[in-house]
Amino acid sequence: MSDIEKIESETLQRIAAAGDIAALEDVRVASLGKKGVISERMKELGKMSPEERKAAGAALNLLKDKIAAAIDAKKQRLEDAELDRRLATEKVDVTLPVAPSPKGRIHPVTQVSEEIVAIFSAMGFDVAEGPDIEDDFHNFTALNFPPDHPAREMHDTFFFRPRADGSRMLLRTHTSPVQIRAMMTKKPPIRIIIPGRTFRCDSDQTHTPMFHQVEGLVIDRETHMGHLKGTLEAFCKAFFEVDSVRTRFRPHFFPFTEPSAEMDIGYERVGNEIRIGQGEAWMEILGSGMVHTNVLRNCGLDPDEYQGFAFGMGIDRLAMLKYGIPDLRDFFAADARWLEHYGFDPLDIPNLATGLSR
Ligand code: 2NM
Repeated sequence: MSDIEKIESETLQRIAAAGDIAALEDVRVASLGKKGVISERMKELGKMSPEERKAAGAALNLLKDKIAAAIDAKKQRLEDAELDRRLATEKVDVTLPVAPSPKGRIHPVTQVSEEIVAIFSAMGFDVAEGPDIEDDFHNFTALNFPPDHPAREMHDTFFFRPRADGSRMLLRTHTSPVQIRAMMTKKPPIRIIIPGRTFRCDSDQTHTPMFHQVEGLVIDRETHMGHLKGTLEAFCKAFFEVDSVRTRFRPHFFPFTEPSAEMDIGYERVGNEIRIGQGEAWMEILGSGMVHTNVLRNCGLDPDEYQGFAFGMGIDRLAMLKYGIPDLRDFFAADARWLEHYGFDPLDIPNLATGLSR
């Protein structure tokens, strides 16, 4: 066996024996490296006669290419084997339950809004929405606010600049215009709730110029105060997550309902904590009433054929109450630390089956 053949067979054996990338690299350095056997042989070419050099040089170059190709092929095999090993061991079991630690929190207003939607959805209500920018008809006139009546001022309305015809658009002061649109376009029975932003020019410890409301509307052939009361009492039990809630209805006035009533719930203050469902104190939590016959007529419904009830409540206030949040203004301060503390897990979507708030 010639010298060259000997180097070739030995090196190929060592390549075959290399068990990992590091061992293979050692073989490469020992053969092709600056001080490797093949490089050493190359250096000897200088001492040879031109004839000898030609033959030996060609043989060495051939050897070098063979070895390099053998190393590349082996490297590829080792990498494939390593990938196969990882694919076999690093399995992801997609059937395992999620143990998430998501970034970001759900704002209490969103949480409470979704809780309310979950409760009324289970009772068969649909969610309806409408524009923030409204006209006078949908926000006031259709709702039986007489022209130039103080009730309009009561709402501290944000108006836009008047148009050429003198009419002016406004930021809706309640979500009721959405109910008007529903009554004008849908055939009863209607069962909807409307969560959304509302706007009034008012700002102090307990009022912000933008706030959130949920209003509800039921229109059917024989709807009465008993339905109103039963619905709202069932809502309160579900919302406050207590078995017994004491409620009381007090007569009130709204232009759009007759009769109208505010609903109070019984509570008790223990230290800084407010306990709903026990105690002697009363707290107002929502307004309600039977939809005024004028409102029904304004929407093209015959009051002799259809009646209905409606109600409205402030989401921000309910969130403060349920989750013990002391200052309303913090709701809109965009403070990430506040949200981290008072916010909710994005993957705990409120639903009645697992409990509204966990
Ligand atoms: C409230 C209280 C009482 C109400 C009435 C209507 C409509 F469009 F049907 F006339 N929508 N919302 C209503 C009734 C709202 O909020 C405190």
